[in-house]
Amino acid sequence: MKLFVATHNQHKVREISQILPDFEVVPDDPEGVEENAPDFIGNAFVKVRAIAAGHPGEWCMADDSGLEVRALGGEPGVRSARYAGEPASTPNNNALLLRNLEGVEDRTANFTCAVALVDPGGREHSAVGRCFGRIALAPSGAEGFGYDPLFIPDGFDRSFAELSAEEKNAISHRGRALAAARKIVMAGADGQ
Ligand code: ITT
Repeated sequence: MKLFVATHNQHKVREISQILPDFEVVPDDPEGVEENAPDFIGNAFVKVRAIAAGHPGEWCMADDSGLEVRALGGEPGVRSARYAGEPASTPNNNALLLRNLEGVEDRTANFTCAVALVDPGGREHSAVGRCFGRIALAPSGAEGFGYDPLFIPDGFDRSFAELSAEEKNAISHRGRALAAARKIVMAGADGQ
């Protein structure tokens, strides 16, 4: 089944394709949208609505995600992509995060992934996944993207960037949100 995904982030496209191998994932850049909602799910709907009109009768999806650090009051949160300002820069974001956590003992954090779906009839659905862990003292690993070198999921002593794609996807916020999204799509597909 075709799934149009409103994103310009190739890393997300790769992970979504790995997590949903039986779907034909087709990226579509939601050009010019302002992700100005106060929460992940609001921004996911901003993105998916921007592409849905262009794909009538098809399933469309968007993923809005980010890192929430307890000692920083949930920051970077919805600002994860541009935490260190414009233009978005992963090295700058990661450096700023480490700086803001200097000397901080409680490094508890979680990733959240909110998925917004528009079904072929134009109805809207959503799913959320979270992954809990902690922020490392220094980056490690070369897999993944974004904050992965700094995030150590609970139950592991390696960062997301040191896990294989299969290991990350099995426990990640995106893996969990997409498992729920898959159920919504399959239920909808059965009912059509
Ligand atoms: P689109 O909006 O085009 O999908 P984006 O990268 O701007 O791409 P978001 O607005 O959802 O996406 O911001 C998500 C940011 O959160 C992303 O750029 C990373 O910095 C971080 N992030 C999300 N999921 C992540 C993951 O699995 N591993 C590491 N960092 C992640």
